[in-house]
Amino acid sequence: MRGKFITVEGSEGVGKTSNLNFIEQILQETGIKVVRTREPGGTPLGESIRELLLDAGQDNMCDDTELLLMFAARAQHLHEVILPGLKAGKWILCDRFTDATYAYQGGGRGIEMSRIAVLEEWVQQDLRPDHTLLLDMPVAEGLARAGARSEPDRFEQQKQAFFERVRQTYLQRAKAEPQRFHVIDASQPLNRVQAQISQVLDQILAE
Ligand code: Z5A
Repeated sequence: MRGKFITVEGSEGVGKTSNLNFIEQILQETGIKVVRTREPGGTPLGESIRELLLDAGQDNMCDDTELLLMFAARAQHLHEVILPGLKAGKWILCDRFTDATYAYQGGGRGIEMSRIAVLEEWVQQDLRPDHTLLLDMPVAEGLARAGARSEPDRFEQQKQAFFERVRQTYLQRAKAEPQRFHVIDASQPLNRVQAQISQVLDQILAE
């Protein structure tokens, strides 16, 4: 039986890393074989592309190059990790996927959504995540949390308005696909965020 494809999304500082650890642990405790992975990246080639994409020194990279590199890394990730994993019955737990492309390259950079949709069809065909947990919180609060980290990468250098567009795009997508998206209030203390996530996982595990 095909495994499930679960993605976790959100803007800057929403706590994806902390909560992915929690989700992975819960799934493993129920005996599910989980492959934890991330985008951009997830394969040796994809991780090299990630380095280029995040490199603050690549300040001349045009928006189309950024978009195509995201999908180049994704094509390799699908081929090497996601599709074989699902086929083998494993659950794929992925830190960001194509919703991030709509949010960052579409909402943030302003690339037409229809152009992203063409690449999505081409690279993924009919594969879409089964469930997406969207960690949501006000942008200013997320930036304050993330600000505690070291050197900003090429995305983290963007201004607040960019991340407002990212957040709004995520929320619009969640509204359009309420069966797939689970919006989590990530502004709460970690134990309350995890209580919301546990409820969602209970629903998914009961399917
Ligand atoms: N990107 C793109 O543009 N297009 C695409 O298609 C894809 C990606 C796939 C790298 O992603 C960049 O790629 C990303 C979008 C772009 N750029 N940005 N921004 P990434 O996912 O690797 O990068 P990230 O967004 O910086 O993720 P992260 O490292 O997982 O950060 P986080 O969500 O902020 O999580 P965190 O490190 O767990 O939490 C941040 C801090 O908050 C940390 O100190 C925690 O201890 C704290 N925290 C967490 N939860 C709480 C609560 N509840 N209360 C208080 N404090 C908390």
